[in-house]
Amino acid sequence: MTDFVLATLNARYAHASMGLRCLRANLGELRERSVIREFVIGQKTEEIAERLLAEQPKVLGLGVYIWNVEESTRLVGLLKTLAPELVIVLGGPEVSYESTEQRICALADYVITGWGMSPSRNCCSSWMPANARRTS
Ligand code: B12
Repeated sequence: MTDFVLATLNARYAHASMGLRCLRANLGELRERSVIREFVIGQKTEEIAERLLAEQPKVLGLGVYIWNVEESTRLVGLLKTLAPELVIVLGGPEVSYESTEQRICALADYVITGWGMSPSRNCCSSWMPANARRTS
């Protein structure tokens, strides 16, 4: 069991996520309560959801990029059905611009635009990030 899971769907196994590593490295005292979980596009959404929920996190931070936005949208929808109490925070380039029009943003709890380092720490510690937009 862990409090914060930072996850993303990479395009390939070889393309590890620098974004998640930067976020975790900057979580300060919360780092030990967090883990990174990486998946690849093409994996079954149900399998990803099952693996994430098995960690019983309080907060899921999901990195959204152009190559994973479709599958991430399905994943967030499924997670919100299975575990509505899970707080889902989105970040990454694909939700940093024109995020109001994106379905995934409407499904998630928070969207943090731009470089996510200190906002995500605030988000994890207070659950109410000052510069995150509440989406629902
Ligand atoms: C290195 C790189 C690659 C590498 C490896 C990428 C990888 N790891 O998968 C290679 C060369 C393989 C590549 C390929 C492609 N790339 Co590329 N790439 C980059 C580049 C130059 C740096 C990425 C990086 O590591 N940045 C540093 C990290 C720390 O930044 P970050 O990932 O954005 O994460 C930060 C924030 O986004 C945010 N954040 C991220 N996730 C989360 C999650 C949460 C919860 C929160 C709060 C915040 C948050 O906080 C992080 C830390 O500040 C960026 C441009 C750029 N300057 O960022 C383009 C970029 C990511 N690539 C892009 C694209 C389009 C592609 C391709 C699709 C191009 C193509 N047509 O083939 C391909 C396919 C992607 C793939 N993975 O296979 C776009 C993505 C656009 C989008 N809307 O998602 C970018 C942004 C370039 C651009 N401006 O268009 N790419």
